[in-house]
Amino acid sequence: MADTPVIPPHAAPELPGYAHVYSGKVRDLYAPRGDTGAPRDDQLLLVASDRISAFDFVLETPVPDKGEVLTRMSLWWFEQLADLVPNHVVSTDVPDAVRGRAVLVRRLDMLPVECVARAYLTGGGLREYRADGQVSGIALPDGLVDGSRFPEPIFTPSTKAPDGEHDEPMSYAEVEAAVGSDLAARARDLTVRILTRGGEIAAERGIIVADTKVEFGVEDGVLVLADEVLTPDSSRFWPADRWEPGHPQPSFDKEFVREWLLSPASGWDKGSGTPPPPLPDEVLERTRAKYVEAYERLTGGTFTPGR
Ligand code: PZK
Repeated sequence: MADTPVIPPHAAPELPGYAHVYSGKVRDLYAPRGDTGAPRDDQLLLVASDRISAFDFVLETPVPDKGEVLTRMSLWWFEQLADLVPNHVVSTDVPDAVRGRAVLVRRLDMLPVECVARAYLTGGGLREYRADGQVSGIALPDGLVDGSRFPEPIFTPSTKAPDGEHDEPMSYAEVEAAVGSDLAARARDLTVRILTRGGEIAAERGIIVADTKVEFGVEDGVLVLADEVLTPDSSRFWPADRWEPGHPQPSFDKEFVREWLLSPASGWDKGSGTPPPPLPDEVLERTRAKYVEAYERLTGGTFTPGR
């Protein structure tokens, strides 16, 4: 008998009228087809799946409604930030198969830089600080620990690595060399202002935004905010009432996933190189609830799937 092709669970769906362009770990990119059936070169369809990653693996179990919650959160943030920066959104009128979790956007010339701003010390920034007291070339006070708040948010750009590889820190001089000193300064200032504004709004709702990654395109010489913005996939969200510098902070969204995968109950060894096992229903449901909670706390609205 002929082999059945192996289709990964929750792969990018085929969408009539759209050409699949690319799939990242948890999102898929399409180009809408024009009248002739050829893919248009001026727009893209950004689809957020329900896939979730942990410990650098995409888990085989999707989290119900994750893609829709994160898409609606990004759209809400674009509105909150509209006086600061224009964005790439064209329409949320998309095929039924991806309704609520896809956005039609303008195709932009993207800066070849991951624009990261950090308000708190952790992760890669902590490793740099421990090595030489600096993060991204910025000297910082002595005595900071994992989870410390910086005196002010800092810009810590990185390279765009292909999926499966890790982004590498970029110096500010490297950003200037890549995009020119004018765009570099505007991207830096906007990235920090987005984190500052986002952090202020989230703090009022009990959520710390420790850091965030944004992507910009250029249109008529103007920087345009693209991709997703201030979601738990692009930012570290921490529950403010549990903030305690000196050790790694619990993640707002993935705490139950990580805790279960590292527990004896999962039977998984993080160091084994084997993929993690499927998540139990209880962990999935609690994780879905955390995404919904983040959305509802931030926006003050109610998340109802399918609107
Ligand atoms: C673009 N990505 C990342 C997002 C994926 C990959 N407005 C734009 N114009 C041109 N390119 C992009 C965007 C945006 N946003 C974004 N890669 C290219 C990405 C979603 C799913 F698979």
